[in-house]
Amino acid sequence: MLIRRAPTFRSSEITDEKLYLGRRRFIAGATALGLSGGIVTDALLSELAEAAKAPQGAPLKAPRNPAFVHADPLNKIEDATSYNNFYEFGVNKDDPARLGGTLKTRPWTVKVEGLVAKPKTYDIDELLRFPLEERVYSLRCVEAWSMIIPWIGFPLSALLKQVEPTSTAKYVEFVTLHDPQQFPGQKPGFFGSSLDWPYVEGLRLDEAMHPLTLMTVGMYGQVLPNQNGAPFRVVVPWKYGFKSGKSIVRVRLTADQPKTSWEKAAPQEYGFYSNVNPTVDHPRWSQATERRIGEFRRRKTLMFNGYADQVASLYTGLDLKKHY
Ligand SMILES: Nc1nc2c(c(=O)[nH]1)N[C@H]1C(S)=C(S)[C@@H](COP(=O)(O)O)O[C@H]1N2
Ligand SMILES: [Mo]
Repeated sequence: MLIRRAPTFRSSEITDEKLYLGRRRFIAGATALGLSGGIVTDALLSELAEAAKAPQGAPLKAPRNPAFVHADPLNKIEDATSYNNFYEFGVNKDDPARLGGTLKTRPWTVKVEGLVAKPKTYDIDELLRFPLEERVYSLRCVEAWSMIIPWIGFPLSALLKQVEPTSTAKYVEFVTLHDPQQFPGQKPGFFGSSLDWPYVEGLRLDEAMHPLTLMTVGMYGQVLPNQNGAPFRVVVPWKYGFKSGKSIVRVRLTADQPKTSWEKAAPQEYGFYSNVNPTVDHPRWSQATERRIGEFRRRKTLMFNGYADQVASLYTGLDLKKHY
């Protein structure tokens, strides 16, 4: 029988994060250079420092949309590209940055299908020709940490308008690539999460059409790094981070509410809505506060992650304690 970990997020809150990242980067750098177990010299240290620099993705420029800025300073690109959740690569925060190289992002197609008048398979280069803009969003993980990230992308509504959802379409399902050759975490018997593959997430159609919902192809003026969900991921800033599925190959319009991977794994912990809500705790920890990566004091978590003015009206009459 397979030994499987509990279907939960792991917490690295226990280890001082700077030490943790520093140590993991050092080991990753040494391994990349084929030097693990070698003698540490000054020359080696400077080589490792080079190797540990932010990944130099291809530049991707897009004008910043002034309607989507944030009061808090941006996180460093090093934070956003080295402290990731992407269980297809493993459950540790540094696994996606370490192992992300096995994901091949070309050629890449995205099928947009289901209850639509004009289903279409898009090539990634066609998606990159949508009018791109930069938007600064907060990403709030259900593990109670957050980052402020400048994303580059276009509203999902622009894509959905092209395929013309039918009147029976009520939900949108997002499906991540399923390929154990590229994602070690999807290999049978991999000792990691107990998620069902492929990773599936979903939104109600009105949430999907909301102007904040961004299909994302870049960040920090670069093409999206693999660990952040290259080449195409969704970002839904008023919901916990796990709703923002990475490396998407299929967008499907449905009449029924999609069964998401996290709901299947632990329905009592992760609901379909997963709106950031400081007044509804996770059964095992509080959601009232969060730690901004790179800081040590805790901040108060804001209703809908600070986007209440824009999205609260989507949930009028919905019991947010019941529909967590
Ligand atoms: N396919 C896939 N998408 C995923 C995840 C994952 O494990 N697999 N993790 C989610 C979680 S829990 C978070 S917090 C965000 C993190 O995005 P980032 O690494 O770009 O900050 O990605 C989300 N999207
Ligand atoms: Mo998360």
